[in-house]
Amino acid sequence: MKKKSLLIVLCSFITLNLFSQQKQKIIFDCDLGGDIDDAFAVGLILASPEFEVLGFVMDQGYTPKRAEVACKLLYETGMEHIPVVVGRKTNEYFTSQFHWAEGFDKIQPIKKNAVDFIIENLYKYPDEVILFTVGPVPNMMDVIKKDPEALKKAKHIYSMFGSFYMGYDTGPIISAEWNVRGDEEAAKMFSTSGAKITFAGLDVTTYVNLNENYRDKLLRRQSPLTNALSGLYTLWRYESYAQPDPVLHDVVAVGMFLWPELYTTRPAHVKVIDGGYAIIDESKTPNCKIGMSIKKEEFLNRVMQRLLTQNLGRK
Ligand SMILES: [Ca+2]
Repeated sequence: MKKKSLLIVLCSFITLNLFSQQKQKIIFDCDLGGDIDDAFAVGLILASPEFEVLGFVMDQGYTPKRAEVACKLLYETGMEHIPVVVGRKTNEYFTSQFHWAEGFDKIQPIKKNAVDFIIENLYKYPDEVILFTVGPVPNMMDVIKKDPEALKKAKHIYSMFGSFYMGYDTGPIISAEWNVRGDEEAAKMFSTSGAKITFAGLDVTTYVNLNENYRDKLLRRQSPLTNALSGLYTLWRYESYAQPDPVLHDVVAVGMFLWPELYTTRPAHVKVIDGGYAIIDESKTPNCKIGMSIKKEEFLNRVMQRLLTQNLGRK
């Protein structure tokens, strides 16, 4: 091989190698401290070397209290370099998980508001950022109102959102899924924003629950991250709606990026109608993708492997 050709091959190899080592920038917009699945999703993200987290953004409800939980979780896992961002507070409903971080003040959320934080990062890194939304989406509505083009700058958006063929009762009757119903006006704006979105609806999330066998392993692992998750789970069980085996809705949305081979999706035109329903309009050109199936056992094995083999903590 001539010297010039060899140089080109070498440069290509180095470029490819550098590229493969580059981490995926993400913004994670959540209602941590509400249902328990947000905490497990944050845990999976922290335990996943693929990610560079630009920020954990608190959405909907008592957002300053959500931020306390996020700050303590990041502090105890030695990940406090990641910004916690407080979205617009929409109520002051105090959930049982807030006891876990009540009064925690060793680190604070950043001062910048969620809307400016999201818009600035999407423009700073156009087509580079994966945005996850795993709660009701008033922050997204606020972003769209301030700048209708901003969400289109995301590389992709994965959302736990909707119920297209299956509802909470795992039957063929769709439900008014919480992230749609929780702020219907915001859900309508978000679903028609023109951004590149894949929805993880109840169709792919509702069978994915963390049974006692898995929870027992997490409890016995005795690491800062798994102890935090076990503690938050114990408090969450005091919520009136809590069942012993939590459904990992939000974790499934994160898995859609990490392990797309475990999912099937299809293009669809989704719109939100009154009553908190996200429905498919088959007569229209697709405006998103929706999750259709998931290899549940393999998914859970991979999540557990990440959570059990991480060794995050304060140095
Ligand atoms: Ca959530």
